[in-house]
Amino acid sequence: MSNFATKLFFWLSSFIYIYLIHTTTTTLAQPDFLSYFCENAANYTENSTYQKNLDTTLAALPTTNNGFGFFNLTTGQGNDTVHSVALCRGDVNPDACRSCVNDSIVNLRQLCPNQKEAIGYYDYCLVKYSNEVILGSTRIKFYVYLANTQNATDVDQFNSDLAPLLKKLRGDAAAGGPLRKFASGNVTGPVFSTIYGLVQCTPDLSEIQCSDCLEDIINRIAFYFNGAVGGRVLVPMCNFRYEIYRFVNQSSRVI
Ligand SMILES: *[C@@H]1O[C@H](CO)[C@@H](O)[C@H](O)[C@H]1NC(C)=O
Ligand SMILES: *[C@@H]1O[C@H](CO)[C@@H](O)[C@H](O)[C@H]1NC(C)=O
Ligand SMILES: *[C@@H]1O[C@H](CO)[C@@H](O)[C@H](O)[C@H]1NC(C)=O
Ligand SMILES: *[C@@H]1O[C@H](CO)[C@@H](O)[C@H](O)[C@H]1NC(C)=O
Ligand SMILES: *[C@@H]1O[C@H](CO)[C@@H](O)[C@H](O)[C@H]1NC(C)=O
Ligand SMILES: *[C@@H]1O[C@H](CO)[C@@H](O)[C@H](O)[C@H]1NC(C)=O
Ligand SMILES: *[C@@H]1O[C@H](CO)[C@@H](O)[C@H](O)[C@H]1NC(C)=O
Ligand SMILES: CC(=O)N[C@H]1CO[C@H](CO)[C@@H](O)[C@@H]1O
Repeated sequence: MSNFATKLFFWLSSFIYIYLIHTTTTTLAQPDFLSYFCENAANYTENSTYQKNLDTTLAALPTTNNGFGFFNLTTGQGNDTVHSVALCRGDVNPDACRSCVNDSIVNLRQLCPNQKEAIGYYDYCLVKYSNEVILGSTRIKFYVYLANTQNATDVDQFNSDLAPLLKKLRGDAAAGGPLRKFASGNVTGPVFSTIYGLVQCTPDLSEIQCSDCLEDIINRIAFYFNGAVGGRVLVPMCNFRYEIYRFVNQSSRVI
């Protein structure tokens, strides 16, 4: 290569390199969901009224915080009605909450480009939108299971320490009232360990609905990850998590 050609080559390759970095950061700006789901049974077409309603609804959803990390907005009429909700983990501060909801919306629209219904779960929040009513619904299409691969050495002892913690948190969260149904705590586990737990429902559920939802998913521990030292089950209207390390933000939200 001539000197000029070499320089041109390096100039071009650095340009391409920067360009690649740029596109990469643009498309991967949001971290991956823990889990997400696009409902393929109902699609909208490009530029339809449903799509326009979805655009408007999701643009405004982040402004509907009830003060405790729950967001809900429904717009449109008839078959073009769009329902949307978001729920932040009860210990997450408002800034982390808002950016989690924002990231979820951006991500879901990319991952589910023409689906009327979608849901995405992050550590700190979930976002769901649908053409079907969400508030008050207890219909569960699928469960997300996340388990620590490490098992307790004494599974029976571990379970007999974990069960009462989750039972207490379930009662506390269910009784939390119409704005916030969240509870977290800890209990001394086997061999001087501490088990930390949190449970949460969307606040539109009644006390009984919340308690039933949590009972259902907590009962799945025995079948899906009996003895694991950490686990979560996530559904749209309730979830729990337990670990043998501190994962709940101690300095919870002040509101
Ligand atoms: C909806 O769109 C997805 C792909 O985006 C496709 O796989 C699915 O079959 C569609 N569903 C219907 C009912 O057409
Ligand atoms: C949707 O609207 C955009 C902007 O008005 C336009 O560029 C695009 O071609 C439209 N797509 C369809 C399928 O009509
Ligand atoms: C709404 O959708 C249902 C089922 O797809 C259809 O039977 C009904 O005619 C639609 N209604 C309107 C007003 O478009
Ligand atoms: C946890 O609390 C601290 C102190 O209030 C705060 O700086 C931090 O952002 C919080 N983290 C989350 C995820 O809310
Ligand atoms: C934990 O226990 C499950 C069954 O209870 C087993 O399948 C798995 O291999 C165990 N994991 C480890 C790391 O021992
Ligand atoms: C366990 O929770 C209590 C409040 O119920 C708190 O005072 C204590 O610091 C927690 N223990 C640990 C080890 O985090
Ligand atoms: C959903 O939003 C409506 C309208 O802002 C509000 O009146 C209602 O209380 C909200 N529902 C819940 C469960 O927060
Ligand atoms: C729905 C929403 O609030 N979207 C915002 C998310 O954050 C990006 C970048 O900060 C904004 O451009 C979006 O408007």
